[in-house]
Amino acid sequence: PPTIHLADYRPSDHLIDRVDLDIRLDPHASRVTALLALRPNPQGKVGAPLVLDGDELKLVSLAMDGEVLLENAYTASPSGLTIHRPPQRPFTLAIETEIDPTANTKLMGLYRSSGVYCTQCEADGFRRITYFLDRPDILSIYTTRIEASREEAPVLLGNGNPVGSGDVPGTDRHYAIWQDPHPKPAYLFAIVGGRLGSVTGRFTTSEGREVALGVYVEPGKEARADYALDAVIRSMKWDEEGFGRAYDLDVFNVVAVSDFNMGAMENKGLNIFNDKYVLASPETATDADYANIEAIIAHEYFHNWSGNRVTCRDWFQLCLKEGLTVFRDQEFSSDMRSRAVHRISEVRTLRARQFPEDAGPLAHPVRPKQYAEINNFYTATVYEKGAEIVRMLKTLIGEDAFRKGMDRYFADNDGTAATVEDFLAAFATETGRDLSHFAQWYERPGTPRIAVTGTYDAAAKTYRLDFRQTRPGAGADAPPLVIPVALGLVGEDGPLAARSERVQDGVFVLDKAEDSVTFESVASRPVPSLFRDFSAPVRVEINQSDAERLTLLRHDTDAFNRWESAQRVALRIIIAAARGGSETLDGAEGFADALAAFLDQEAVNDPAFAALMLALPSEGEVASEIGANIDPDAIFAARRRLREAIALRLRDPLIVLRERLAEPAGAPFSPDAASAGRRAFRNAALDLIAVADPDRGTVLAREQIAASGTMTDRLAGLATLSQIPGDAREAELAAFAERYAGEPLILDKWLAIQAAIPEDGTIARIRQLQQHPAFSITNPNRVRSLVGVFSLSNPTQFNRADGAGYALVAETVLALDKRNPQVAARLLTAFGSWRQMEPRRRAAAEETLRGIVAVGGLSRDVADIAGR
Ligand code: B3K
Ligand code: ZN
Repeated sequence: PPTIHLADYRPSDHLIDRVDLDIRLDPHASRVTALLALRPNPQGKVGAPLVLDGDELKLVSLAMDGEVLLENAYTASPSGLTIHRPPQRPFTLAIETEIDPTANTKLMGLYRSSGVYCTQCEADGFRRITYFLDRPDILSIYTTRIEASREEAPVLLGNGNPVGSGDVPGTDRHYAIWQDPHPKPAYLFAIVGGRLGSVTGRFTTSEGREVALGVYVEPGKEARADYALDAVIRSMKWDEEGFGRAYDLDVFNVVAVSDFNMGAMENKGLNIFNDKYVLASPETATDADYANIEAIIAHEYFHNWSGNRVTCRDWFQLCLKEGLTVFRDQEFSSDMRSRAVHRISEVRTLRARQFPEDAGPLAHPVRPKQYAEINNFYTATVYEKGAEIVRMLKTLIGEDAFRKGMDRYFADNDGTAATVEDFLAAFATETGRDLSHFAQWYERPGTPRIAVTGTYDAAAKTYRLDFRQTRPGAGADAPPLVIPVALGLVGEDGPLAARSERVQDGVFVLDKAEDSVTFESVASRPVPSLFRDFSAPVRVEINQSDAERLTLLRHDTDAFNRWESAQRVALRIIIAAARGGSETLDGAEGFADALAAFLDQEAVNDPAFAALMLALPSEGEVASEIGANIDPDAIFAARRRLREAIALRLRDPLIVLRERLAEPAGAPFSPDAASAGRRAFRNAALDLIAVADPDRGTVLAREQIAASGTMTDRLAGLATLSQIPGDAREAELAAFAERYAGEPLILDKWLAIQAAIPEDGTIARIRQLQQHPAFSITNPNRVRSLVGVFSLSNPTQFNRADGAGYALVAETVLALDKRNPQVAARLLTAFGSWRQMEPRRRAAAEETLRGIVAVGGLSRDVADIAGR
């Protein structure tokens, strides 16, 4: 497929100032009339033809300035419309197209989900609705008339504010007119039509605007929409307080649909969501679901400024809205919940998804330089590493300057399509600093490695840290990055006060390939606490003993590094055991003792944090740390042995703590962080108890499934049981399926638990589940829960040496590619770490990938990923 290069960007030759749409909804023949007010772009080429994008469109009629266009004046095909000699003055085009929303299985453009009409236009779906300059730097004012059968679609929603509605005389049809006063790119366009229930609310903005809020869901599920509505209100308030950003329309609507390619979409004033990220009740949703709903509602809402009011000039700038908005939603969630706990979960996600991506063939800069299919660039790198860059900027310039820079960014770029340079310019202007060196973070793929050595001079009472940065794959002449290192020193009995002129506000800035910091008046040999709060997305290489790390666990003031140091010890033990295959686990006892002491002192005060301390690094993290010649079975076995050692040591205290942290009988459910933290701890405890004593674990898990009123606890019981082969597991799985028949989102969890079972029978089980009524290849959530979870969360079975796991995923990718290339391509990214496998698995993966590439007629999406 042709490659698009950032270096080739040039402004459009034409602009579209206004778009008046008339959309008559029909299941198979929806009619769209687009009246476009065009003019030549003063920045464009004079006399250039007008080339409009299209995708699977059928042109019905075409008129310019009210006159039907002569056939030789234009060329039309399903994938484009060219006007050969457009006027050199403002003019209008009236374009009538016909589309079949029912046949639209790609879920891009206008489609139907369980009978509800909805749209998805980012990145390039608007061209599936009408011919258009479908690029983010074309900003237009939209008015949309939507018409539909009143029976089929009593609710009609659009972008902006509602300005009219009524019946179509002499028919069973009605219409609604929506007007959006804010210029926007086509990717933010949306409509919804259908039979929907809603919950409504109000919000008065800091500017005094009264906003009508609505969350629309499948009728009968209204009671599950309250939490999302509450999250909208909290997001609106937070963005005013934290960033001075007020909402700018009279209406804000969220609609939940059940067939959706990703999480949600920030269409102006009309956010459309995967129902998984809207619907919640204690009975149906886990604490993780509540947290995700809160975060994603916030994320999409925050886009109203970071993405919509200031949008992207081109898709290479995607991180400008996504990285920034992830940063903003992370800050929001940290304020709503425990900051330390949230930071740890952000880093876990980054390490689980972004680090491997950055270390394999799918690696790319946060701002890519080229792409074949933009929908394949909505990646962990653009989103999560993009957010880390914003966080580093804040660390470097400080909180006040950061806020001022953000204000300037919004003020200077409001109503425009901006670039990463525009973003950095706002902070450079505000602080008077040159950020061109920092900008390298956007340009270079790969996770930097920072090697650190510490030297203590007992006589001089100084402590020196030497830093060296490298990037895998980068040549010796590659410029070093600007890396904020938040750090401090810790002694045997607690934090040490120590000064260095290179450290300001606890941060040392490493901007050379090599540099060092010397601390004065250090009374005794310290343990350095480096990259506190994970101040940069790097890998740190430092020779620290378990004992030194456990000192940090005990005494560091930085919660992130307390957790991190325990993780490092666990990683060291697991990797040594996986490499040596030895029966002894060197250091496991000391580690378990340290955990026991930690629990004794802190589990009751901060159960959420304690739950994270109990979670060992995932198999994927261990693999990514080893980096080459991976044997997933050896990692699994080593990790399992450490888990057993810890479980045996902690079993008794965990049994006691689990009781102590139980919710008092009859206590009302709360999804808040404190209650969720207690549940998280109790369930982590249950899991370990079951490792130490499977019989006892089975009894406790079954009790919990039977007695609990929350989905979190029921599901945790089932997850624990899923690791213990036997009749109890099969009986509970069957009972769960029966209990929740007719609840697709809950059955997704049931599919996911089974997909993750690390046993040889899992592939056969999955093949059976693919025939189960709960599964459907047409619904992305079902596919992700079964096959997606298998590929990402079941490393031993996905990477089976006989290639059966690869074959299963490849089959699903190919079956899906014909219907929904975006979801198929996403599934295929599970192969992103194939080169790091040991030779036999590497060969099996390569054969599978070559098999995919050899298939004719692949979508651009899948061909791009498979090819890379
Ligand atoms: N902006 C959308 C993602 C669109 C993905 C297109 N393939 C959701 C978000 O990040 O907020
Ligand atoms: Zn986003």
